[in-house]
Amino acid sequence: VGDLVEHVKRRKKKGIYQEYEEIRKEPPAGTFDYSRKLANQIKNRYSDVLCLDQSRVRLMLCLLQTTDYINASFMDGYKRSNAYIATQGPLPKTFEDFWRLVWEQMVLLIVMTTRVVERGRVKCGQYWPLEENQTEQHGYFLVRNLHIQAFQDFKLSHLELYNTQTGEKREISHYLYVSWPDFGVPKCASAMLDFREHVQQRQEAAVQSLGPSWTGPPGGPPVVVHCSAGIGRTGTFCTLDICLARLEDIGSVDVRQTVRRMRTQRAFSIQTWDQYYFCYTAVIEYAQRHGRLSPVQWSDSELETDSE
Ligand code: PTR
Ligand code: PTR
Repeated sequence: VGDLVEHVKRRKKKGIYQEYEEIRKEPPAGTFDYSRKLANQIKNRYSDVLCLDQSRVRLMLCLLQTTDYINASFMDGYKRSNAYIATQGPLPKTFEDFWRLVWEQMVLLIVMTTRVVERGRVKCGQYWPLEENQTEQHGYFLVRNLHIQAFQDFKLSHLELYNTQTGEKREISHYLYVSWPDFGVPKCASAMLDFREHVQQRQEAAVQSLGPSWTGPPGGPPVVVHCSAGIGRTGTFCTLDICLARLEDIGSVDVRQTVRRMRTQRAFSIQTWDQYYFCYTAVIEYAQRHGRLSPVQWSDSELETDSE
C-alpha cells in the first residue's frame, strides 16, 4: 500500500488523469454484434453502451423465445471467474429477462448503485416491488418484497422470487445504494466501504446457507451489479471490490490493470476520471482504516501541482 501512496503522490492528480485517459483510448477488446442486432437494439437502455459478445450473459432459450440477449456481462473478481454480472438498469421491456437471468444464474444478491430517478431523469425501471408485502408479476415470476431494512446510505430488501413454472421459491437480497451522487463520486469513501463490507458478508452468508446444494465455485453464484448503463458506477464498485480483496490477500493493489482487465469483459467500465481516482483514494482510506497504513500526510497542493 505504501507503493500505492507513492504512486498517487508521484503521479499526482494529473498523472492519474492521464493514466485513465490512456485506458480510455484503448479500443474495445471485441465485437458487439449481438447488442447491435436489430431485434436486440430495443433491449439496450443506451444505444452507445453495448456488451461484448465474448462475455455476454445468454438467457436460456425456451419455447416461443427468439433471442437470448440481455445487456449483461460476466466479469471476473479477485481470483474468481464470473464473480459479477454487470448489467444496465432494467427497462420495462426487459424486466422479465432480468428476472430470468437472476433465476438462471442462481443469483443471490443484487447491488444497485443508482436511484430509479435522478435529476428528474429515469435511470432505471422499477423492476422490483418497492413496498413490503407487495408482489409483482414479471413473466412467469412472482416477486414479493418480504421485508425492508433501511440503513443510512442504503436499503436492503429481502425479496422472494417464485417461479410459477416449477413451483420453486428463492430468497434474493436487493441492495439499493442511495448516496452515490448523480454525477461523479462519493466525497469520502467510508460509506462505500461500509456498504461493500455489508454486501460481501451477506453474499458469504447466503452461499453458506445453500449448503451442499451449491456445487459451483466457493464464492457462490455471481453477484448482479447494475447502475443505469452498467459501466460507470458498476465498474467503480467492482474495481474497488477487486482491489480490496487483493489488498486483503497479498497486501498490494493494481488499479490500472484491474480496470484494463475489467474493460475486456465489460467495455467502457469506469466512465469518468474521478471515478477512477476514487478507486485509489478509497483503497488508501481502507488501508488506513484497517491499520495497514498510517494516515497519509499530503496536502491538496501536493496533489494539484504537477512538477514531476
Ligand atoms: N452523456 C451523458 C448525458 O446524457 O448527460 C453523460 C452522463 C454520464 C450523464 C453519466 C449522467 C451520468 O451519470 P449517471 O452515472 O448518474 O447515470
Ligand atoms: N449515452 C449515455 C450517456 O452518456 O448518458 C450512456 C451512459 C449513461 C453512460 C449512464 C454511463 C452512465 O453511467 P452509469 O454506468 O454509472 O449508470
